[in-house]
Amino acid sequence: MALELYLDLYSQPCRSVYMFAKKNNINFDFKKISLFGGEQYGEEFGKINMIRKAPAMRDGEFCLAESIAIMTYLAEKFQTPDHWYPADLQKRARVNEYLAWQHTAVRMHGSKVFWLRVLIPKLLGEEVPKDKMAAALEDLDGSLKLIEEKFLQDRPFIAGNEISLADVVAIVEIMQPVGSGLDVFESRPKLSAWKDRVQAALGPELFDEAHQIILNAREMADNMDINTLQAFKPKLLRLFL
Ligand SMILES: N[C@@H](CCC(=O)N[C@@H](CS)C(=O)NCC(=O)O)C(=O)O
Repeated sequence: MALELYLDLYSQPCRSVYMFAKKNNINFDFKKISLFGGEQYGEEFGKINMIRKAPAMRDGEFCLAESIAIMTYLAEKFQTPDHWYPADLQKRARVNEYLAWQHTAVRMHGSKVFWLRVLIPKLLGEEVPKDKMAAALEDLDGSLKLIEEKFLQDRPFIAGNEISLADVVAIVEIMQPVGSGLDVFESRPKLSAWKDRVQAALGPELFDEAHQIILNAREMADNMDINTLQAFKPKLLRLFL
């Protein structure tokens, strides 16, 4: 049975798994899971991942949740080039450091800005309060500064001269607020130059294909029947407002 990846490319960690697998020519069945459609709560998906989040993976009888666990599994199973997840102790530690940090920092902050700018106003029927938006943007700014000043410094990529899992995980999260129409690269030349390097290393076609859906998110939201999100409203407001 071919390796299966359960993905919805609206999701940042799904995009990182997708680009990593594609870039490394890893053969897989793309199992589309519609998160806005609530498919993560269905019986079938529950058998793959009882955490009920995407991405998820099935390799034969072996099921795995969590994007970073999935990518490190794939890196080791398919022995991808060393730069993705370096064997060198300190280089790997640099990658791990970023992967550990990002969940509650840029991931949380970028997601929040996306939801507050694109979907929460539709759910509420009005714009979100200005102070909430200002605080979310300030948090995102703080995370982006740390990426530039702590994680990149003067290196071309987070772990050194070559792209690693840390860069893939970083770029997908940074592209989420971009999908809300916020140009986070404007007036951040270091971040912008790094983004260009990551895009070139992944290949512009793959990068664009993976991000097309999030870059069209505002159009999707305008045409969406917002009732499909009503069931998730309490959870979304608790998370993001
Ligand atoms: N830590 C997890 C996060 C996975 C996650 O939060 N996925 C979101 C989409 S970005 C999801 O499936 N949400 C569906 C839900 O919460 O109902 C990972 O890196 O894989």
